[in-house]
Amino acid sequence: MPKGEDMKIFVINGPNLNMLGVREPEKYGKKTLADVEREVRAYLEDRDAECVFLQSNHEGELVDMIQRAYYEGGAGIVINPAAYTHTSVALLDALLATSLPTVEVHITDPDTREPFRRISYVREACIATVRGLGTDGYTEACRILLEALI
Ligand code: DHK
Repeated sequence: MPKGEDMKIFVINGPNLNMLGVREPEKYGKKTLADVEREVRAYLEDRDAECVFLQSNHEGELVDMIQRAYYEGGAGIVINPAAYTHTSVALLDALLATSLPTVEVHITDPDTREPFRRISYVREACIATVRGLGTDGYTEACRILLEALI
């Protein structure tokens, strides 16, 4: 990181998270992704970190975002890969390729839901997993990441 610049944290969101607030609110809550972005951005900026907040419904675009974090000098990643958590070797490989400290976050606790949600491919590349805290889990994931970085 060049001297005098804030640490850049990439917060990357997978498929259907653009529908937060509308999508199964009994599970995912009533806040929109824009609400979550505002909270996370404020949390990071209060701690002198810059927030790059991204979302895509497409696996390859998520790979590009992870690589972008590396090429644009990101200090670390918070990622909610959503459904790709349970299927994507490509996202795992992208995270391993960057070697950036990464925290996995889930709004629900996938381990207490359907059996197919119990596998996380990306977990192997993450320093921690936050789950089941609702959308507050994003700031908790940022807290863990900043603690690891400082
Ligand atoms: C979000 C999703 O979209 C699901 O596919 C995951 C995760 C759980 C979450 O809790 O944030 O299984």
